[in-house]
Amino acid sequence: MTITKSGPILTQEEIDTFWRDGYLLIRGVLTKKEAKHFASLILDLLPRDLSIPDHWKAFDGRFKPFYTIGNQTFDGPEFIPLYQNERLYHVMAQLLQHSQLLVRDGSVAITMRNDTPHESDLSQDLHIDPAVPEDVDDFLFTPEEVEIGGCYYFTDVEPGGGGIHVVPGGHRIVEEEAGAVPRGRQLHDKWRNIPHLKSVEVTGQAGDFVLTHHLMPHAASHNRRPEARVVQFFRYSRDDQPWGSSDRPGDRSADRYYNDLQTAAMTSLGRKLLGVDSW
Ligand SMILES: O=C(O)CCC(=O)C(=O)O
Ligand SMILES: [Fe+2]
Repeated sequence: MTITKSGPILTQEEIDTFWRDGYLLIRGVLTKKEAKHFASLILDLLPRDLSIPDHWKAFDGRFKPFYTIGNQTFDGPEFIPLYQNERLYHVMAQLLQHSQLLVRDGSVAITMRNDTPHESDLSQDLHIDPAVPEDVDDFLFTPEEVEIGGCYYFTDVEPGGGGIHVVPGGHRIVEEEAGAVPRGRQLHDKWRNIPHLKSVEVTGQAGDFVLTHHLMPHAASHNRRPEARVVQFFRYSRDDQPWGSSDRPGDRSADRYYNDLQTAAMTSLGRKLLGVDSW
C-alpha cells in the first residue's frame, strides 16, 4: 500500500477488545472544530420552521433526514472527507486485515431531547444491520463477510444523551445462536427484533467514532439531555465481501454516478473506497 500516510493506529489490546466486545470507541478521529463543522451541516438540514419533510423519518425525537426521496446517503462533496478519513480507514484496514476496502451508508441522524416517560431507554428494537441480505438463509461467518460500521459523534454524548446502545459481546451471541440452527439469518424476525439481550449506552465526545461489528445488536436510545445528538453512519467492508450491496455506489458505473463536484472532493484513497477507481 503506497496510498497511505500513516501506519497502524490501534494497539493489539484495542484490537483484542474490539473482537471480544464487538464494539470500540475511537477517540478524536476528528478535531472538535471538524466535528462542529459536520454537526452544523447536518443541523442546517432541519428546516427553520421545523416542518419535517414527508420523506424524512421521525420517531421519539429522533430525526432521520433523507438526502433525496428514498435515499438516506449524504454523499455530497461536503461529506466526502468523512468517507475517506485516513485515520478511520487505517483502523478498519487493521481490524479487517485487508487494505482494499469499500465504504457505504452515509446516513445521518439527529436525536433531540424527548421527555416522554418510557419503560425502556431504547427508542428502537435491538437489531442488527448485517452485510448479509435478508433473503439469505445462513450467515457464512467468514472473515470476508465481516463488515465494520458505526457512527461519528459530532456532538458530545453524555449518559442519557441518546447514545447508541450495544450489547457487549453480542456479535458472538448472534453467531452462536444463528450458527446452531438451519436458516440462522431468519431468527428473531430476521434479527430485526432481539428482545432477550441487555444493552449499554455508548457515550463519547464530539469527534469520536463508535465502531460496531456487523453482527452487533444495537439500537437508538432516547435523549434525556438538552443537547441534540448528531451522528453519521458509515460501513466498511473488504472488496471481496461476498454479498455486495445495492446501496454501494461502487456497484454502479461510478464515474456516471458521481458528479464532478463529488469526484473533485475525492482523494485517491477516496476514489477507491467509493468505487470510482478499482483497487
Ligand atoms: O441512532 C442510533 O443510535 C442507531 C440507529 C440504528 O441503528 C438504525 O437506525 O438502524
Ligand atoms: Fe441499526
